[in-house]
Amino acid sequence: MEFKNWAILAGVSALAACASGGRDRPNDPIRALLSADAMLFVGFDRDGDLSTSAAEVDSGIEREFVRADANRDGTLQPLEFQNWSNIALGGGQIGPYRLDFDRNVDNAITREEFDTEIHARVRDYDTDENGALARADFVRRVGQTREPREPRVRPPTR
Ligand SMILES: [Ca+2]
Ligand SMILES: [Ca+2]
Ligand SMILES: [Ca+2]
Repeated sequence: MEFKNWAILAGVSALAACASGGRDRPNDPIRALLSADAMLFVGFDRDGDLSTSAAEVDSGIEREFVRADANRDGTLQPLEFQNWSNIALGGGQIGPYRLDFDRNVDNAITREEFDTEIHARVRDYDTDENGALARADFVRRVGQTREPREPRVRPPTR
């Protein structure tokens, strides 16, 4: 579940290869991976310290939910999500997708569902688990996933 949304733009590695001026050696690792949620989380860094803190995540969630909820009814209908995805996630072709958020599949994304999905994604990126997302947390090789974590007990509310 956690890794199903890794979206890889093959074009990114092609761009990276171009940017290196053709100096790529055959065994060079592929260095670039881009996903739309990473763009979102970089944009959450309001104080410009190149790290997205837990507080910035929370305020970013608030801001984006308000932005998306065009009719201000407290939930995101499919069209609202689509419009938001188009501007915030670069078109929505690489996820996260509406049904990633709408866990109970009732065609409405509540604020709680929005929070839950965003926080799960933050945890996935937060390699050192310090609650903040540094730029390095967003950089992985294509196909690379995190090491499996030790199982741990989650609060019963999650
Ligand atoms: Ca910051
Ligand atoms: Ca709405
Ligand atoms: Ca729902």
